Amino acid sequence: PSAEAAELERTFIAIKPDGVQRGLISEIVSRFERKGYKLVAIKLVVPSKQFAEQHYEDLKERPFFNGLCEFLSSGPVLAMVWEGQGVIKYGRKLIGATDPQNSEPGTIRGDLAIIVGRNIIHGSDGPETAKNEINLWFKPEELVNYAHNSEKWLY
Ligand code: RTP
Repeated sequence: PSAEAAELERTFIAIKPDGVQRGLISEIVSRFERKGYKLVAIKLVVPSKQFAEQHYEDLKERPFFNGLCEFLSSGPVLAMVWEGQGVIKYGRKLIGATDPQNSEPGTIRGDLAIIVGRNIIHGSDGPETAKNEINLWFKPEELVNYAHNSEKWLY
């Protein structure tokens, strides 16, 4: 596999307001960095309620939708785009199951969260979602193209 092919896959990852407030930014970012993924965009934003509703549009029929959107818009969110081979699927693995009661130890939610409504992180669940979420949260010029020296060893 070439490093070039690896550049094609990107995922949207967000540290939710609880993760930011709890001081878990560096802990979470470091797990993606150490795995070998490349950070291509990052910003701290307080999304509006309307923006949160757009982000979670697929869940609008769910009973927790309103509370979820209120929560996401309640404070700063660290929005990021990570790049690397298989990053969408493996990123979800690093994150762990949606409900921290079911997340394995060693995963972000397994190690750092307790309840589903405060599960500290979001990650795109597939290639379509990743593309849509990256476009929703970032302007094209906010995605940084740069060479990673470690691309000689990491993919
Ligand atoms: P995310 O989108 O945040 O990465 O989470 P996910 O794919 O693992 O889970 P999803 O089913 O898309 O749900 C999105 C977020 O909604 C909250 N949630 N609350 N029963 C509940 O109260 C409940 N169920 C889900 C979680 O914060 C979940 O991450």
